[in-house]
Amino acid sequence: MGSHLRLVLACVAVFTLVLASPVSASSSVVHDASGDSLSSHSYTDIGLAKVTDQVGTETLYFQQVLGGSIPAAPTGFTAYNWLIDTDGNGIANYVIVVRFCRHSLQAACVGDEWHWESALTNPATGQSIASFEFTIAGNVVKAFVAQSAIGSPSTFRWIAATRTSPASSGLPSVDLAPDLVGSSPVWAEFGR
Ligand SMILES: [Ca+2]
Ligand SMILES: [Ca+2]
Repeated sequence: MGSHLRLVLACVAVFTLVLASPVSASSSVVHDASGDSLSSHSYTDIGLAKVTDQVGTETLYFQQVLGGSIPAAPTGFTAYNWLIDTDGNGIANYVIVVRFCRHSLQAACVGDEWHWESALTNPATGQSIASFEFTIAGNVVKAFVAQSAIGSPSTFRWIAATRTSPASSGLPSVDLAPDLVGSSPVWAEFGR
């Protein structure tokens, strides 16, 4: 028992050291309610959303953990978004988008067949500025975006969102993290 307790204490000490280390990546995490998506598809229900600075790579790592596995081919338009406000005025300057789409449904979507793609989008125009690496595995979506692609801000505010229709439809996101308070958006803060 004594040695077991010492091992536990040693592990706690190591864990504390890791947390305190100055080279730890800074991250910003939002936990979201289960079952609050407007869509019945559990893969649109955000449980956790996160932004992490990948130290040494000049890359920001965006993540959403959903309430169910994401199909290779969902039943229709599906998008995982991170709205980014780099100047603090409450309006997104960029939207990081991983979406299942086709051109006939969404003009900015490149390709006539249904497919997954990434798009760093200018929300004012809806146009794609750049693409980026992304992965979809199980119930997790990850996007890897160069800091320079959004102007290398040292701080910014963000909101994660899921959609089952393009923004041009005028329909709202089906889940947000953080959620609205009343009808007002709540922005999470990221700093590195
Ligand atoms: Ca949710
Ligand atoms: Ca929510």
